[in-house]
Amino acid sequence: MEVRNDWTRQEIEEIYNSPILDLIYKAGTVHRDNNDAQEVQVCTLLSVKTGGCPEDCAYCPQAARYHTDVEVHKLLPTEEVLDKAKEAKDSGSTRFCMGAAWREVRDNKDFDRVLDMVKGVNEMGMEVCCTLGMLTEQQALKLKEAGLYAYNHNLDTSEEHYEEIISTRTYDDRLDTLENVRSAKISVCSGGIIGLGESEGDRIGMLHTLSTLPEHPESVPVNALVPVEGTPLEEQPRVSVWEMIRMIATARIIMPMAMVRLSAGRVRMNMEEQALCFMAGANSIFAGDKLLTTPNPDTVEDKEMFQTLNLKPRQAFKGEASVKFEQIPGAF
Ligand code: SAM
Ligand code: DTB
Ligand code: SF4
Repeated sequence: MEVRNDWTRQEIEEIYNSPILDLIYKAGTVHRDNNDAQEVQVCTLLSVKTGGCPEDCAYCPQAARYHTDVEVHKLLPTEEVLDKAKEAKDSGSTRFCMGAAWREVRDNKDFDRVLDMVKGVNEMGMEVCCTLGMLTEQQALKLKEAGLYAYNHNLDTSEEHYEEIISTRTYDDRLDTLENVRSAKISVCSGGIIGLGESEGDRIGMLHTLSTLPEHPESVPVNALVPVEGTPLEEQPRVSVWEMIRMIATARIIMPMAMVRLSAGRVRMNMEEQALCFMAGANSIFAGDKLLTTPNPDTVEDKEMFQTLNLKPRQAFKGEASVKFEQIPGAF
């Protein structure tokens, strides 16, 4: 299938607003034409530096200015991080994503330690991902040299809605970081959140920006807001599962080769709802009892879901020309 980077807003709007069952069917067809629909990537997140962030992202429990229950923690010891990565690998994850509550990466000892962590996880044969805030091109190159496979930096919402959510950096800052990641030949992971009080037009706008980047992100996380007490968005109403499905299905149709990740919000979805998301083209999840600071479904429940829905975990480095590492038999 031809991968297009010239989608118009109107085309995306038509897809997004098509009757839901048609949309699921169409997205499921695109998914099957381009990917193995039984295969789902299992990723594990770890917050390596938690809380105390200077930014004002209205959804985020880690922003220092909001009073949430998140405990501030300095950068974890490298050994502890590598132990967690090993645990994740043993339980069947093939991608390990380390998150830091930083506005941006600084060239200091903590960054050197993150580079060591990246090296260590890469040597274990997992796809290593980081999400550390804004990056310069030089910093992206250093991460690449250390063995970084992917970098997560979300657009979060549309350009128009962005300033309602974050004032401490701009949409263009976000796009610059994505460009720096791309030019260091690191796999790009970028998506957003629904349930921030945005309009459907904003959701379509975000999908339009992602799908008209010079190259589509290799992975597109779709998060439902996890409203956290103490943040400005604590009272936001829950998004319906149909909205999540519309986002996933539209992302699948316009970015057929991307991994579409059913990310935050799974804890409030039952197996049937998640099955519809997989039907609509989601092919990646975060596993493990915690996302960064908020709960995620039990590993045992997820393993049962994989069995019931006949899903199989995707091997590490499958997007590469050759699969370099063997799959460790996990219980997934
Ligand atoms: N500080 C870095 C940054 O902002 O890029 C990395 C960590 S940040 C927590 C990573 C992403 O998590 C955010 O861009 C946002 O999309 C997502 N996120 C944070 N809090 C969330 C929440 N309450 N619900 C859903 N997604 C959330
Ligand atoms: C993404 O899109 N979702 C993940 C990951 N990328 C870093 C983070 C979700 C965070 C949810 C709130 C929390 O646990 O703190
Ligand atoms: Fe900081 Fe990232 Fe949270 Fe924004 S999303 S407050 S940058 S940790």
